[in-house]
Amino acid sequence: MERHTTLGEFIIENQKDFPYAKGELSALLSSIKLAGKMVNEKINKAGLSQILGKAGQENIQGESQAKLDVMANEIFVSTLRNRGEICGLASEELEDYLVFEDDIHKNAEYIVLIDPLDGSSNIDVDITVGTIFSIYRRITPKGTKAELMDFLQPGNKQVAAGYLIYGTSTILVYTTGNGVNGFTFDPGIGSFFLSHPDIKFPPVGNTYSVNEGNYVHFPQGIKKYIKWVQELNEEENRPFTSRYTGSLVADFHRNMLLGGIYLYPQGTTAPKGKLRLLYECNPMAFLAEQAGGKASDGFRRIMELQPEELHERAPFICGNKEMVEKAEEFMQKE
Ligand code: AHM
Ligand code: MG
Repeated sequence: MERHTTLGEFIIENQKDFPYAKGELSALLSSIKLAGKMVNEKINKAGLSQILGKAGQENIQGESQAKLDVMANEIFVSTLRNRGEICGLASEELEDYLVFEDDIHKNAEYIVLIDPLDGSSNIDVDITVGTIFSIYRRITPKGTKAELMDFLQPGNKQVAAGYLIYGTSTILVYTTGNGVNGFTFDPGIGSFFLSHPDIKFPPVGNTYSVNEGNYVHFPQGIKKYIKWVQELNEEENRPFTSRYTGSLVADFHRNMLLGGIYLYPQGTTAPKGKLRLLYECNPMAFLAEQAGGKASDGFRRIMELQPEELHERAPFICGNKEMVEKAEEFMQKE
């Protein structure tokens, strides 16, 4: 009989990959799973329960928050806080990081960075959205207050990262640095089951995802790259297909499964692009690399960028390795 591994079983089975594992990371991943189920439940009912629309406030980036943004943030914060596995949390929706200091957090070793609901412009129109998370071990000693330096670590220090994609199915995809695995939620049973083991980008991709409406603002290298992907070259499968949803999680997920490249470059109006290094670029970069892909700002490996502030942005080019390298070539020529 076919064996259906649940996410819970998989997390426990793979705990042994960590020589230092004391079960805390596993417990933390289980808490993210639990919060993900709660957010999923809200999203599925959003149209019925008057939680679509704007919350009437702005987040730290000056973007208006949707009610579900606020709700997803509250669910993740309270679930992760109540279970005691982390000593701090930073969220795209909160101005400052949170420090947890109750007795249950005394020995907590980890901090979490989260984009509770990514692609929120798509919520009200029933298009896929996601949650992105990134986990680091704290730098400051256990038992002390978490500090900014615990949050401003480069992506290559991530212990785990992943996302939930609330699409035609809800899937949780994560890595702990030992490959990427995806688990599809069965709402009838209430469990996630391993459906996408050891995900790798296919060797060749021919999809590109970029907001071409910003074309005039892009750097010369990106403009030339976009023209190149649109040129006819049968041997190289060009022109590529364009697919862009406005939800990073959806575009990344499709590109990872089918092959493709996602670009959110810097523009004249946004000198470092739009995406946030800590909540969006780093976790996706970790997943991409673990799936055999690559993530770059056009010149440097995303995961080597030293963050200077919590809500810092970075230009982001991510996908099949060869595709990203081609885009870098165009950037570096200019
Ligand atoms: P958000 O976190 O406020 O939802 O913004 C991030 C989103 C990404 O998911 C998406 O790829 C991008 O912003 C779309 O931006 P644009 O509408 O400028 O193309
Ligand atoms: Mg986002």
